[in-house]
Amino acid sequence: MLIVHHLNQSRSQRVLWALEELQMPYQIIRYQREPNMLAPPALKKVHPLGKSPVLEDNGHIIAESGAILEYLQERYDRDNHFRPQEEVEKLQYRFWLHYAEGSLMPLLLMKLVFSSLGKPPVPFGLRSLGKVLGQGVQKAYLDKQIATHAGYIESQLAGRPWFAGENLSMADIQMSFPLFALLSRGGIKTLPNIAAWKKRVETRPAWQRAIEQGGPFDIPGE
Ligand SMILES: N[C@@H](CCC(=O)N[C@@H](CS)C(=O)NCC(=O)O)C(=O)O
Repeated sequence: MLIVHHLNQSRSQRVLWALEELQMPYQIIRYQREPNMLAPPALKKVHPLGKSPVLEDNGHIIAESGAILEYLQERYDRDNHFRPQEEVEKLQYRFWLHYAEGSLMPLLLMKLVFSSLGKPPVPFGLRSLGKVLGQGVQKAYLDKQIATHAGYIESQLAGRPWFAGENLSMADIQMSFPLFALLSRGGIKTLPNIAAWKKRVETRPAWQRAIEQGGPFDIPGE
């Protein structure tokens, strides 16, 4: 039986969604974020990095959501429903599968960190300085970067419903976490194509089943 080590409000939502799309049976072992939003130490017993998701299957312990999605696709999606076959679409598929964690998530994580410098656990006496510093970095660097990336994603979704063409693929599942985060805390008001993509995601029965299994998903922070 496949086992998903699932942290609430986290990237493991991707794995639950993928398994629901694949209609695979699985078991969930649940972990709750600590008050500082970090994972509990118990996750380090599953994998030394102590992050979620981790998938157990067939004697393998697999970390990294992108690696997990590729594994599931290669092993269980025998008819290639969730990976395109045509050359151009395959290139798009590979791009988004890597881009989500390699390029987009680091910017969103930096935004989260720099927008938190004026709050606890930063010591009280340093919070005013932290706030000014954080706002400065966001204004001078992060917000421009995020705007460039958001514009690029918007343009790519202009002519097609899903990231690798006409059909949902693992690339969409991998992009879900950063795009939900971008919409909720990226600081950009109008992203119509990304918002429409999110609506398409949320109407999928497999997405809804994954939410029922994994619990609410509104990405409050790391
Ligand atoms: N690049 C990794 C990131 C894993 C990761 O940072 N997961 C977060 C949850 S979204 C986590 O476990 N955070 C808790 C912690 O860092 O202690 C992946 O895509 O799986």
